[in-house]
This record gives sequence, structure tokens and C-alpha cells, in this order.
Amino acid sequence: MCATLELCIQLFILLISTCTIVAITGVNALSFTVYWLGNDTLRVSAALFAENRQRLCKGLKAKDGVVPQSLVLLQGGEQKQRYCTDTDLLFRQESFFHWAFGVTEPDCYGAIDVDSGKSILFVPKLPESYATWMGEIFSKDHFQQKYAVDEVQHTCDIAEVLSSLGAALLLTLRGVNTDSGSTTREASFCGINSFQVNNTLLYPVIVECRLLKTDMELEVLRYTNRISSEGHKMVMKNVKPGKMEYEMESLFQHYCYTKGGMRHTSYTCICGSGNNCSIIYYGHPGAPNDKSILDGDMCLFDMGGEYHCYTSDITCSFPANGKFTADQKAIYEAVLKSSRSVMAAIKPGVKWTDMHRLADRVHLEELVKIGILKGSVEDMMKVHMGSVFMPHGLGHLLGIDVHDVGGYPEGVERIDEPGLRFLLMGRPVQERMVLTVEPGIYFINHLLDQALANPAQSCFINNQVLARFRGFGGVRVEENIAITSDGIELLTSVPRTVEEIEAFMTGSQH
Ligand SMILES: *[C@@H]1O[C@H](CO)[C@@H](O)[C@H](O)[C@H]1NC(C)=O
Ligand SMILES: CC(=O)N[C@H]1CO[C@H](CO)[C@@H](O)[C@@H]1O
Repeated sequence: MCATLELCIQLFILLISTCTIVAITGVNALSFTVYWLGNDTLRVSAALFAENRQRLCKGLKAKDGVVPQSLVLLQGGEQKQRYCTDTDLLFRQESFFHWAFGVTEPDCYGAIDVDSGKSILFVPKLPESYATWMGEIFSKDHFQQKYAVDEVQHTCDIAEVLSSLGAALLLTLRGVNTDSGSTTREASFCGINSFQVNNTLLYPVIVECRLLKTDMELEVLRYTNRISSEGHKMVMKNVKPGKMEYEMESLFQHYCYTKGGMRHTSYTCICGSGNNCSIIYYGHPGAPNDKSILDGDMCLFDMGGEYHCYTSDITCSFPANGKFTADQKAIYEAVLKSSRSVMAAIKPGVKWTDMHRLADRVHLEELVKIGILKGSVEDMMKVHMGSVFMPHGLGHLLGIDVHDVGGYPEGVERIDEPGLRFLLMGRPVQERMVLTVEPGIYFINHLLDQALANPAQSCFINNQVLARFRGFGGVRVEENIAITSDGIELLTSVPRTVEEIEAFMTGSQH
């Protein structure tokens, strides 16, 4: 029942957007809108994906091994069901396919002729019964107009169409995602054995393209950040002791969907309060944001909405009752200082690993001032004290995937040190990268105990002061930035200083 209702809604929305496209065909600037959910939501142009395909062809032409009449072949995501049931899972397009075609429907393929840039979208030929249960079956022309591709064919004809094009080589996508360690699913179809296939050339080229965002992509990422920032602010206005953490998750999702047309969040919302703020990936099924928020708790809410597969990833930390205690203020300002120091230092050419180390250094300096640590920060850096308080990496690439591809190209290895080994990007910063900057200080009991048991580290710890912070949880300040020619553009816009947060939460500021 639920599934059917959801499907109806999905198809209804699809229908609305379709009608809109038909209605505005002929109006030049708007006729390329491929995605729009009405009201004040963003219109995404089909030109965004056409430009991506163009960039891909340009990159491939420069590669040895890409012979004349090579064709890129990407396979889109498949509609899947819950385990053995007939209940459809909420579909989300596969990211590489989305980057190149911007198609919302499942079970498609896309081909691009590298020489000419010609694009062919393959859509499933749906049985007549589809019209009974799922709605209108659209023609090939409909899809050709909707997605502004050169040609549309049915997936069942893919072998025939590709051979009639005289494809000399099919470039399929095989590569390992350096964040997950998982391998992409290579395009495959009945009859592929009669083609020459190379599955290694495409991956590094398309990853380099996805790494740097075009102006049109930046516009979508500005939008996802704006809506998600507003969602966070709405949550901050509504949080109070006595509410459940998941109520805040729900408010955020509601805001992003009603105001921003965001049906998906970019990842599972992390809505920690009290000591749960120290659990980096809190909110997962084993810890599903199910604590009651208490007076005196800090909150750490890490949430981001997603629009037409473009993500955002924002963290706000603040006191549940709207007023920082002295200790909360001290830790919060330590993290904010590292966030601001790092952002002031970022520009094209700087090493991301150096930015991680800079955040560690500021944290250690501030923890000395607070009295939790004592001694030389230089010496603390040598024994990786920073990772005791920030075990994760400083930040990661952001795009169609929340941990976007390209962090470690071939030849760039992870630095195998505490903290740094979890950094998801190891390359120098480049203009048009979009990144998160997310320093944090956490009081994680088992890491503190480990440090206290290690003479090389325990000598820097003032355990009496530290004891006061056990159970504090943690603070993270996460911003999304785009790299410009000489610095950064801050995409996120939420109250950040202690004064801003207190004024905002107590209602004297909007
Ligand atoms: C793909 O082409 C490149 C360059 O010609 C070659 O080095 C590589 O071995 C090929 N890979 C496969 C799987 O054929
Ligand atoms: C997963 C997890 O550790 N959750 C904790 C959140 O906080 C409450 C209250 O302190 C604990 O009872 C949970 O175990």
C-alpha cells in the first residue's frame, strides 16, 4: 500500500515536471530545463549534462588507446526491491550515469560517441501493463526532448544500434572508489561479447572531470547548500530540551523536501545530543537518533539535502537550550578557530594534508589554553595528539556523491598516520573543487583511555581538567566551500559564532 502510494507520488511529480517542459518548449532559455519541482525550486538545465559529456569527450580524445569511433557506454541504476518482496526501494540514479545524462528514470543506458560527441539514451521498452500500474508510457521522442540528447533508443536494441554506428571500441566504466574500496558496476548487455571493450581507460578520465565543477554544477551546489543551511536554521529555532533527536531529523527532512524539492538527503542524518555528539557516524540503524535531548546537552547535527543528485553536507553544533556554558563555549570556539584558520589558508596549490595538520595544530594550541593539555604543541604533533581529539579527516570532496570521487588518483597514496589515514582526499587543492571543511573536537572515552595508557601521549594530558569533559560529547563545525582562483567561496550560511548562535536561538535574530 505504502509502496503504491509512494510510486503514485513519484509519478505524479514526474508528470508535473513533464507537463512543465512541454508547456515551456519554444521559450529558448527555459526549454532546456530538465529538472524542476515547481514553486521556488531550482531549474536545472539539460545543458549542464551536455557540457559534462563534452568535457568527457575532450578528456578522452587526449588519451592513448582511444581509437577513432570509440563509444563511451554507461549503465544507469536499476530499480531494486526490498529483499525478496515486490516493494520498490526509493530509486536514486547511479552517480556517473547521472553526471553524464541527468536522467531520473531507472534501468537506462547512455552512449556517447567520443569523436562527434553525439549522445544516445537507451530507455527500457515498457510492457503495456506498465500503463495500468505505473502510468503513461512515454515515447522515444518524449525522452529525446526531455533530456536534450541526440537520439533515444530502447535498451533491447542496444547491440543492434551500437553496431550500426560502427563502434570500433566500447569504453566501459571499471574503477575502484577510493573512499569505499568498492568497484563500479561495468555496463553490460546481451551481445556485448561481439564488441571490442576497454574497461580501464574511461574511469580515470571521468573521475578527473567530476573532480572539477562547472559553473552550472556550482549553481546547483549553491542551491543544495542554501536550502540545507535554511533547514539547519529552522531546526535550531525549534530545538529544545525534552524533544527527541529524531524529531530534529524529521524537521530537517521536511524543510528540505517542502521548500527545496529534496526527496533525498545526501546521507543518513546525524542528530547527536549530549555524549552522542562524540559518535562520528551517529544516526545509523544501531544508533538511530533516538535519545531525548536534555537541558545542558550540546547538539551536533550533521545533515545535508540532495537535489537532482547533487549533495550538501553541513554540521551545526550548539547548546540545546540556546546558551553556551563556559566549557561549551571554550571547546566550540577552539573548533571555530581551526575552521576559520583553515579556510583562510585554503587556495589553489595548498596540500589538503597540510590543512588537516593545521586544524590539528590549532586544536592542540586551544586545548592547552583550556588546560586539558600541557607542554609543547610541536612535540604533541610528533606523537599525533591531534587524532586523539579529531580521529577523522578534515574534509572531503563533495558533488554528486557526498564523498565525491577523485580523492586519491593513481599514484597518490594515503599517509598512514593516525587521523590522516582517514583523510578522503590526498591531493593539492585546485580551483573548482568543492570540499567540506569539518574540524571537530570530541571526547571519546576509549581514545582518551588509550592516550592516557600511552606514556608518549599521557605526559601532555592534564587528567584532572580532562575528567571534567568526559561525557561532554563533541563539537564539529562543517562548512562546504568551492575553491576559487585565489581562495574560497563559502557555500554554507548558518549562524557560526557563539554570539550569532545565542542571538539566533533566543529569537532576537532571524
Ligand atoms: C585499454 O587500453 C589501454 C591503452 O591502449 C591499455 O593499456 C589497456 O590494457 C586496455 N585495457 C583493456 C582491459 O583492454
Ligand atoms: C549509540 C550510543 O552510544 N547511544 C547513546 C546515546 O546516549 C544515550 C544517553 O547517554 C546512551 O544511552 C546511548 O547508548
